[in-house]
Amino acid sequence: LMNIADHYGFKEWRELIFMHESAIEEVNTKLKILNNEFKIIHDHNPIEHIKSRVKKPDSIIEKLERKGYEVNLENAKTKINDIAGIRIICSFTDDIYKILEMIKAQDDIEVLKVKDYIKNPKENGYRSLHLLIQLPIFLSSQARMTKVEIQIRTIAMDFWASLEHKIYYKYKNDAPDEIPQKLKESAEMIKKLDQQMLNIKRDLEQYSKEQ
Ligand code: 0O2
Repeated sequence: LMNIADHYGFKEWRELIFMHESAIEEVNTKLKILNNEFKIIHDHNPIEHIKSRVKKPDSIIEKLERKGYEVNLENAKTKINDIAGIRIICSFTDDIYKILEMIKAQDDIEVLKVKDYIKNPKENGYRSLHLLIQLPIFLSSQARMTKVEIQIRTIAMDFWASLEHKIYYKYKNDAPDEIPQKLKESAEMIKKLDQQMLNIKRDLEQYSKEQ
């Protein structure tokens, strides 16, 4: 596979990666602070854990090609929104929307797009909340706006998505016929499980209020 550095200078490539690594560090720090504050006020952590990654050059090329764009630096910068990706895993579905509100309230974060695959799941059953944000990264001589894609989902949604992702990449469209249907059924079960877990949490909150 061709390396993206063949398409444009090595320095520009390193700069692109550096900007997105820095953006991930900024957002991770913000999320840590919000999580700790929430813990003090509400006595539980909305965030179970966070994963982050900078998209590998090969995946950037593959995604540009998949979307029918010419492979070049300008297109990597403007067409690929998830070079910096952060995944926030929560225990409960209501935490997902609390985190969304907390992110929206940050003065230096601009929310460019929200895709709610929880209220509107994808045809295959995929559920997750996707945000595209941008924030300034302060360099020695300027601040540069940098985009980060944030995916917020429950542990159960993450379990489903990681298996589906593995199957998709391993088999592309050659998986046995019954697999898509089984995955869709599992997604339904996961939705019910998430609802049940939220009910339990709410019952317990009510119970402890009455004590
Ligand atoms: P990878 O390998 O995970 O990085 P845009 O149209 O530009 O707004 P985009 O990126 O085309 O946005 O689409 P979207 O729907 O926001 O999805 C971006 C990412 O969400 C994907 O990145 C996946 O990580 C995840 N995702 C979306 N749909 C599915 C799905 O059906 N199953 C699973 N498991 N993950 C999904 P990449 O780059 O495609 O893949």
